[in-house]
Amino acid sequence: MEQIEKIFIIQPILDENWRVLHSEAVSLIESAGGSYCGSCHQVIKEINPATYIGSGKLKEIAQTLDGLDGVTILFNGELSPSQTLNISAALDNRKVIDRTTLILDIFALNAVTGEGKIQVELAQLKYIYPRLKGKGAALSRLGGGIGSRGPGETQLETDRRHIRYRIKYLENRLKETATRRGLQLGRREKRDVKTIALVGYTNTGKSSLMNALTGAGVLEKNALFATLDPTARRFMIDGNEFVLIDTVGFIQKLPHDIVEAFKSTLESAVNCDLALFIADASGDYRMQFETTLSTLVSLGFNKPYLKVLNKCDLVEDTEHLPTDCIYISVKQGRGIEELKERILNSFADKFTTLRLSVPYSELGNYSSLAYAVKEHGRTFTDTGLDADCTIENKYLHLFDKYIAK
Ligand SMILES: Nc1nc2c(ncn2[C@@H]2O[C@H](COP(=O)(O)OP(=O)(O)OP(=O)(O)O)[C@@H](O)[C@H]2O)c(=O)[nH]1
Ligand SMILES: [Mg+2]
Repeated sequence: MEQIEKIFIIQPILDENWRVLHSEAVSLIESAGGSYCGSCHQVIKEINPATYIGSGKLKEIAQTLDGLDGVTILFNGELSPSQTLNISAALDNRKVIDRTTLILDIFALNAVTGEGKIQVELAQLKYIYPRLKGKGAALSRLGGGIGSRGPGETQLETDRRHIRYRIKYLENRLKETATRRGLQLGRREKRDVKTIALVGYTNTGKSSLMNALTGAGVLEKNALFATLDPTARRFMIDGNEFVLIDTVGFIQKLPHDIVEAFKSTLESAVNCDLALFIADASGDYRMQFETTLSTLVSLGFNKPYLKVLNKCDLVEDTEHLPTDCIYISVKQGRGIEELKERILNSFADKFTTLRLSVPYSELGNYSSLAYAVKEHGRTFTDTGLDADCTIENKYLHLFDKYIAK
């Protein structure tokens, strides 16, 4: 069996957010299949261009790690290729990866579908390419293990000329898939089912909520970036049909190349009719909401959304929680009914519920309008069909002559 890679964190302190970044790094390590074996931190007043942190600190770390074999260094920030090489040289040529490389590695592990794999490989290659210039081949020295894995566990390409061709090829493949999906989306719009997107910070329970609402049976896991591919499922609230979409989660400082590569996947969330922003009530939910909103806005998101705090079972009292959120616990099944109600309410002003009376002679015409009606019940009378239904306001005029006076 492959040995579990031990990882030591170097945490630069740039602002008070560092503690969250540090604990996230521990989760990232575990999600990549490594094991966290210690850390050190340093307040950074000025970034050392050669090694990012100070050289004295590096000597100290070298001593701490002296005699420990096979420990990989995670620098919890972004490094230039030469900084990576210099830190490695100062630490007995140990393997050094940065936060972006680690996140890309987790994505590579978790990509399941063809499209997911293309997106991840593209993001990885785009991150590596400019880093392989000249002799700064920090990546080709990684050897193996975390940071060098490609989707499907293939070793990442490190030849610049190959990478250039491969990037072009992957970009074209992705365009084709995006076009196909665009066609599917178009079909859904024609049927006019409203879409609701589950978006939010990673590991907050989006997939768990998807399963609770739709019984989809998608993967829920205590790991970061468990979901990469979007899933869409139909579900009903009080006789109204919706499509719920589960998507990839976000994290602060999500590598730009990832956001770029996942643009086409995230489009389904960006183009939804309503988004549910999910955050963890027991975590730094403000930062989580902000990260989610800013990432989506950078992709052109401007849809209405509801803020949902999940995992309320983990907080003792909900009094200190912001009042503009819906509190739920998927685990305990709490708050789900209220959430459904709030979803319906956000569409309420767009729909009218009423009774239609359709003469027998008009049944043909009425059934051609089926895409615009949601029937809750129907009875046949001497003269025709009486139907109780919900109609989106923009279609009401089509039914004028059937509306019971
Ligand atoms: N305590 C508690 N845990 C929960 C709750 N809902 C989900 N979880 C757990 O949180 C972890 C993450 O759940 P997921 O549904 O996979 O989260 P996600 O947001 O889809 O995560 P990614 O796809 O990785 O971004 C799992 O271990 C769930 O069992 C909840 O209400 N309370
Ligand atoms: Mg998920």
